[in-house]
Amino acid sequence: MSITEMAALLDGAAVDATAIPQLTLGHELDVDGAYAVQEALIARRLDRGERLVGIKMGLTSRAKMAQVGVHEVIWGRLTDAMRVPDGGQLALDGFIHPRIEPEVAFLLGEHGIAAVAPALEIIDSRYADFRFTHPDVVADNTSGAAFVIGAWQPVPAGLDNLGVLLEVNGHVVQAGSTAAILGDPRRALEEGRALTARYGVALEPGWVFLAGAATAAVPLTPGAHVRAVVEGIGTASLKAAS
Ligand code: OOG
Ligand code: MG
Repeated sequence: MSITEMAALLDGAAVDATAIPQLTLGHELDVDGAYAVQEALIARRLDRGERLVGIKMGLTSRAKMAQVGVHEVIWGRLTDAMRVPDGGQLALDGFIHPRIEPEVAFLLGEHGIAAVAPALEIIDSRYADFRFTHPDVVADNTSGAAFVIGAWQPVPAGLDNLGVLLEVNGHVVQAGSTAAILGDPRRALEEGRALTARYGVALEPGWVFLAGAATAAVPLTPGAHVRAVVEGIGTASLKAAS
């Protein structure tokens, strides 16, 4: 199967909310090839009128690596169509088996980080049973599906040890620290610049940058009210439609 055909398959799986078998089960696909599939996959979305608004990092914490069994830092692309307003409602019928996780977002400036916000990411692997290898998940835009950004805040002096909570219906279901994100989420940005540059992508001012979840993700179920809390920065929330 060609890069173009793999991108079409993944795009169709997302559009139809129907899982597909892992690409690597039946096809040769290395990591460079997988980033080419991801680029072609996002190009299809851009052709439909979506706009590239940022980059997301994946598997920047041990909790996340352990949850999915892939031990490599990865990156994916964010489009405007994936953004859900803070406090907004999200219909789940467009997803296969959505999970949600707490994130730290950066607003990129001309020079470095212009602002910081708490965020939520909805991930939805297009592969059956949410199982994949490193090339599979890269090709699938690192499971990216939707995201919520809380209110932007000035960059605090220290970002390397802020408490992170994920709450569902008022109960804490995951707790961690920004220290879990490569020691400091700022390191995720350095890593992101280097990794994207390898594939000819330069991070742009005005883009959103998700540093990767500090904790494992949890299933996003109908009716759930989900909130991410990042100590000293604030909250981001969404309600899953019932
Ligand atoms: C891969 C995406 C990982 C993160 O924040 O670590 C990710 C997955 O878990 O399916 O977005
Ligand atoms: Mg994430």
